[in-house]
Order: sequence, then C-alpha cells, then structure tokens
Amino acid sequence: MDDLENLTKDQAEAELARLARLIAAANSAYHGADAPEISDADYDALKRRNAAIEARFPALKRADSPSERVGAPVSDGFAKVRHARPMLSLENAFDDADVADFDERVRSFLGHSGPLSYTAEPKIDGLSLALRYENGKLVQAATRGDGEVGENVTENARTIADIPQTLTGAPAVVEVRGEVYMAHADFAALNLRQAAAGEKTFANPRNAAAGSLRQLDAKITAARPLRFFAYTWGELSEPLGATQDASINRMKSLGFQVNPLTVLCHTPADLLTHYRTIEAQRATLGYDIDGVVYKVNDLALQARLGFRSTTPRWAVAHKFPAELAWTRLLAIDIQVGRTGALSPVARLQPVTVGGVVVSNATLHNEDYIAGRDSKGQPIRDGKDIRLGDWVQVYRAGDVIPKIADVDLAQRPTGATPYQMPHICPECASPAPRAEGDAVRRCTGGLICPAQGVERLKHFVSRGAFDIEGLGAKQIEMFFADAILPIKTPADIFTLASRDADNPLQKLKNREGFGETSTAKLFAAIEARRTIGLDRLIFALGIRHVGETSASLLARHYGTWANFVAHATDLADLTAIDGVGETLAESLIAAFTNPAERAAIDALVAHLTITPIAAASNDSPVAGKTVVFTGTLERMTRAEAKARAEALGAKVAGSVSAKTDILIAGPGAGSKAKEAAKLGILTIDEDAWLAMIGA
Ligand code: JCF
Repeated sequence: MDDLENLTKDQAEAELARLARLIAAANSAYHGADAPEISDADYDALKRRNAAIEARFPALKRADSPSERVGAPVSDGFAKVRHARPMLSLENAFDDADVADFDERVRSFLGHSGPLSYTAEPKIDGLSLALRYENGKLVQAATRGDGEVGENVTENARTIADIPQTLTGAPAVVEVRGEVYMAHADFAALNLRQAAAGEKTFANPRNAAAGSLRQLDAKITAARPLRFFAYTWGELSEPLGATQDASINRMKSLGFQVNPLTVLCHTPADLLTHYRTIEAQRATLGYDIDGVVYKVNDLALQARLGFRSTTPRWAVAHKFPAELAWTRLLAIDIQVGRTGALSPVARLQPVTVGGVVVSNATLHNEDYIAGRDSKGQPIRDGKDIRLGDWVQVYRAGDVIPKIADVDLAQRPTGATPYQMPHICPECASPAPRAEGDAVRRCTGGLICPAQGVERLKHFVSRGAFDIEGLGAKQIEMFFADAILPIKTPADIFTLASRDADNPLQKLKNREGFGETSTAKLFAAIEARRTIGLDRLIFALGIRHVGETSASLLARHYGTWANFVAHATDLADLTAIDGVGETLAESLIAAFTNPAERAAIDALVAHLTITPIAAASNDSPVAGKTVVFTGTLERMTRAEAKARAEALGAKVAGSVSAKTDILIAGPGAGSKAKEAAKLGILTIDEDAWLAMIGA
C-alpha cells in the first residue's frame, strides 16, 4: 500500500470508485447465487485499502462507501439441515460367508426359523439425497452430511429431471431417499466439455455427481446431467407399503426412478444368484455400482430389528471385489497416530486403480509387512513386502488402498526384510510392542509432537468439537506456529484472547486469514464452549473410546462431574453393559496420568458441558437400569436388549444395588436371588412388555 502516500486527489477519487465496485461485486458473488470469486484475504485487503484512502481524503468518501456497509453476513455455502431421521450407512459383506452370517444374525435376533424374504438391488455409487415432500410439493432436498445434519441443496435438486417437483396421491409428509449419480456417457461428455472450456475435469462419475450437486449456483447444477434412483425413505406420515418391495413400487408409481434390477429373493442362495446376475451386467449398466444391497422385505420385521449406532440390522451391502493394479513400492514411511501407534505407509509409484490414482497404501503393522495376520497365519501366502518390490494394490470403495500381493520374481537383488523402527521417528521415545498389541506404540504421550497434533485433529473432528474453520490443515499450522500456538485443546479456547493481547502480528493480518475469516473462526470456537458430554468424552481421544462408547458413558453418567468421579473406578465402569475391561483400563490410564489429567482439567475450565438426557424421556423405563435373566419367550435376548435401550434404559449384565428392574423369565437363578436380597423390583416378561407398552 506504499503507493498511497503519492496518490493525488483525482487518483484517490478514481481508486475509491474502483474499490466500491470491486467490493460490491465480491459481496454479491458471496451472497448471491455465484461462488465467491476472491479469497477472504484479498477481500479484506480491498477493504483495508479503501479505509486507508478514506482516512487520507475524508472529503472523498462516497455515499455508497463500502466502509459504511455493516460486515455482511458470511455464508458458509449451504445452510445446514437436521434430518428428521438420521441417514445411516450400511454394513458391508465381502463374500458369500458374510451373506450367510447376515441371514443368520437376522434370524437369531428375531428368533425366526421359517421362510424369510429379502430384496436385492444394485448399490449405486453416487451420493445419497433425502427429498422431503409436504402435501405433494418438494420442500427440501438435503445431502447426507454426517448422517444427522446435511446440506440444504433444494434449489439444485429441483434441476434434476429424475426428481419430481410434485407428487399426486402421496401421504402428506413423504421423505424419499436415494442416490444421485451420473451415467458413464454423461460423465465422459461432461469431462470433454470441461476440458474444452479449460475447467477442471473429474476423476470419476461419483466425484462429478458430488461436485455438480454441491454447486452454490443452481444454474451450474442444472447444466450437469445428474440422475436419481429412489431406494428408501425417511419420515412418512403414512407407510408407503407393508414391505420393502411394495414401498419401492409405490415410489415408482409416485414418479420416481427405481432400479430395474431390484428383485425379491426368498433364500440366501437366491441373494447370491442375483448378486452374480448383477455382477455380470456391471460393465454394461452404464453407471457405476459397487455391490448389491440386501434388505429384509417385511417392514414389521425391519422395525423389530432396528438399528445399531450407525447401521440398520436389517440390511447389508454385499460389495464387489476390489479393483487391482501392479506398481512399485518406493518407500515405507512411519506415521505416528493419536494413540501413539506407529503405522507403516507404503509410498507407491502412482498407478490408476478403478479410475482413481493411488500413490499410498496402508501397511497396517509389522506382521502385515512380514506376511502374517494377527493370529500368526500367513497372508499373501506368507510373502513379505520389501522396499523396491513390485506390489499389487487393491481399492475397495472408499477404503484406503491395500497391498494384495507381491511379485517375488521382480524383487530387487539385495532387498532385505523390512525392519520396523523401535523408537518413535517423531520424538525418539521408545516404541515397544505390548503383549497382544499388533502395533508398536510411541511412549512419548503428550511430549510426542505427532501424538499432540493428531489428538488435536481428532479433537476438532466431526463427531468431536467440529469447529468450523479449524480442520486438520489449520491445526497443523497452529501447532507449528510460534506466535499463536495451539499445543493442547485448552489452547483453542484462549486463541482469541491471546491474539487480542498480542501487540505484534494479529491473526487477521496474516496471509490466508484476514478480518472476515478470523472473526468467523473466533465465533466458531466461541460457539463450541458449550458442548455435549458425549462429544467431549469422544473428543478427548482416549484409546478405545469411540463415538459409541463415549455416548454410552455420557448417557450412563449424565454429567461431567459424575463421569469424572467414576472414570477411575474399574468396578463401576465395567458394570456398564457395553463397557469392557480394555476400555475401562484405558480410561483409567488417561485419568490417572498427571499430565493427561492436567490437560483435561485445563480444557474443561473453559467449557460449559451440557448433560445428556436419557434417550427417550417419555418412556417409563428411561434412565432405569434393567437386567434380563432366565429365558425370554416373546423375543430373543438381543431384541429385548435393543428395545430397552431404544427406550432409554440401560441394560446391565449383572444385578447390583444400582439395578432398578430385573426381568426374570423361566429358569432364572442366582440373579433373581440376588435381586430379592437387594429388594429390587422383579417382574416377568409379560409385565415388562406391558410396562414398555409393547
Ligand atoms: O445404492 C443403494 N441401492 C442403497 C444405498 C440402498 C440403500 O437402502 C442404502 C444405501 C446406502 C445407505 N441405505 C443406506 C442406509
């Protein structure tokens, strides 16, 4: 801005006019239908230049001066929408035995031995979309997002020809769900057009579909050849049918495209036959599929089967075998994870596998490299992997590529077996391999920079604090930063005040930040000072404490104070159904380690932690601890437990003073005696079913 000193009055006037125009255009690009055209940093630079010129020539300030505009609200792209019912994922089956297991699990859960029908349909490789219709009108289209909250892409969805704008004869509320995809021919033509226009081309039809649907400008989506198959539903004011196939037929008669290869099967063998039929047609279908989805046909049975935390018990995705390619192993790098695990990563000569360029593959651990699995059994026929080897890479769906095979005939002469380092490559602490552990672990804990940064990345990740504008990239930057470092979770919550107190370089003046994005970042952090107990427990990144167990612990203990009071109590922790010794010991290790504990306490001092209410508050058993014993006659133990949990009860495995209700069937023994001794309410299965209104 050094030219400012020499600016004449006329030049200043012209410059203010130019800046007003540029800033107005940037504002409308940001808030209108167009994608932003300049970066936050450039935008802030324009505003600063405008303000500096106005300060020198106050008389020239324009009536439409950009400095008079209140900082326009910042759009984050699409608005977020909470799904009325979560959008789940599917469990995978990789071979015929997994399919037999699925059928077996369904039958055992239901205690069902008679005939059981399933639908089978191709699994479309696109992106899921939920379409909500109210009184026959399309009112909302939302992407899956994290399954709970997606993005509102209604205007874009309206441009897709396969998606009806209105429905006739539909229930008052219908949410149709399915897959947006792009056909092969349309994808090829789109890439040709993109290349001719000097625009970016897409790696595969799925990326093209995702990129096209998630355009801020619906006009761009409209010009992209997207299609849609309906295959399931969310909220409904009335059922579409009594079975999966009837519901699909109903969606078809409402005007949706449903996949023509959807069939009803009566045995697991039928499922496999249809799988082979679809597999044989895969190359000529004209769109990408990555497997076949099987679903229990009877919706009453689906309802009884219900859901695990993120997948229905009544469906499975039988995946096609992965695609393969041969390439050279150039190097093995060691990555140190959040829990200190040393993970070897293969750096490969880039190779295309199923339309995607692969240059890295996971090598899991030293046994895997040596050609053994966790039980000491040979993998790849016992062939080990050495530097310079010619290796076969495979890619299944979105999973990280792996190495399927090694060509020993092409092994470089003099290649030696790979040696895993015994010290952490990041902090030089010893990295021993504990009995029963597949990996070596760095013992540096919080002193290891790699563990520190990985823990922070986990801390800000989606199921944890999920801080907008503070992702993995920004964490790496702040972790290494000398002026405004983030080394521990607590540092995140002092970022704004440390920046305010810093007389030297403010964050907003840095390359890549600027006024707008800094204010946004601080606001996003501020918003997360209030956090749910489940997210907090998950965010701590304690080994073995995933999202499901964090939520279990949060529901069990209710408040942070109560959780902390019991987090080092092995007996109390392991009395929770679903909490095993491994998890409990890992929690205890974290909470009894002085440095870890200090870091947790320092963090919590900045937070307001919201307690977790029991899952369902209008149920008479919400928050109650129940124990089942003896034989259940009306449903299996698995179903009884899943039902009780869905109503907000905790199901324990043994009777203690904390038990509220014992449900005792025929043959009940020691548990019933123990309950009688403790004066615990004991009822039979019928009384239990009456109590839960079943
Ligand atoms: O592509 C499909 N046919 C398909 C994908 C069908 C489903 O019912 C799905 C799915 C992905 C996730 N259901 C879920 C929950």
